[in-house]
Amino acid sequence: MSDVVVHELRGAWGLPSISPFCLKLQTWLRIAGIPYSTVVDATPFGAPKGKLPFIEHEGQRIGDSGFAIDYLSERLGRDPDAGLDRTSRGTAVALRRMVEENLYWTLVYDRWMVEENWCSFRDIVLGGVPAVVRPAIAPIARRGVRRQLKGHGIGIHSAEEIHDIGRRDVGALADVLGDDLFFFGDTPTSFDAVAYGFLANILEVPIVSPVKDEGLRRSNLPAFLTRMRDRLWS
Ligand SMILES: N[C@@H](CCC(=O)N[C@@H](CS)C(=O)NCC(=O)O)C(=O)O
Repeated sequence: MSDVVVHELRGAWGLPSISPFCLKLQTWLRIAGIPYSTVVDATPFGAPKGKLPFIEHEGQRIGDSGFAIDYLSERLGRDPDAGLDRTSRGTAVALRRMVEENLYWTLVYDRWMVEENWCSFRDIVLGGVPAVVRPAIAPIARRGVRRQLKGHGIGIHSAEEIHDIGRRDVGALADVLGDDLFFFGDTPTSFDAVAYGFLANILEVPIVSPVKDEGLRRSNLPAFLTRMRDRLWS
């Protein structure tokens, strides 16, 4: 098997990456049993789609965690979801969209827009940029993220409304997981990689948020994170 290289945003707070999409992709590779190495990129500007993660494999560069997973799954013949029935596959797609296209933006809001969090987060997210230029770049990057939040739609809401949206998504994940070990049974599937990448980046980071509080209140979610870490990251 030729080498898979994952380009990602740096780790912090005890997590391998501060990007939920990068952590998701690495977790999926571990579930699928595919060896890989990582390269930390200071910014996403050099990525094929301008976002991290992307992978390099056999001379190809593939942007987007989902497309990278589809490519590797087909190219290397690994499918952690092979045992799922039709309903579970459909549910997994719907849950993934909820987490990646909705819950994700509440995380972005908390990190970039909540003053208390931004004060510490800016030095982490811009940690790969030379310290002398950081004060000039930080407000420009923040303006860009504010535009993204508005463009997505979540950025037009009040803080209270955004947190309410995030709390409901986290609550839905806790309800779906229930007393099960993983989201679709006794062994991790692709959606567990999504859930781990995002929930670890919400519940296990020093970012203040009612969404995090809700996740910690639902005790099956912290237990799920511990289970995933013990199984895949120890
Ligand atoms: N759909 C993409 C989303 C990746 C993504 O949003 N990555 C963020 C970091 S968590 C990024 O690079 N953002 C830079 C930007 O939007 O300028 C995937 O699944 O990989």
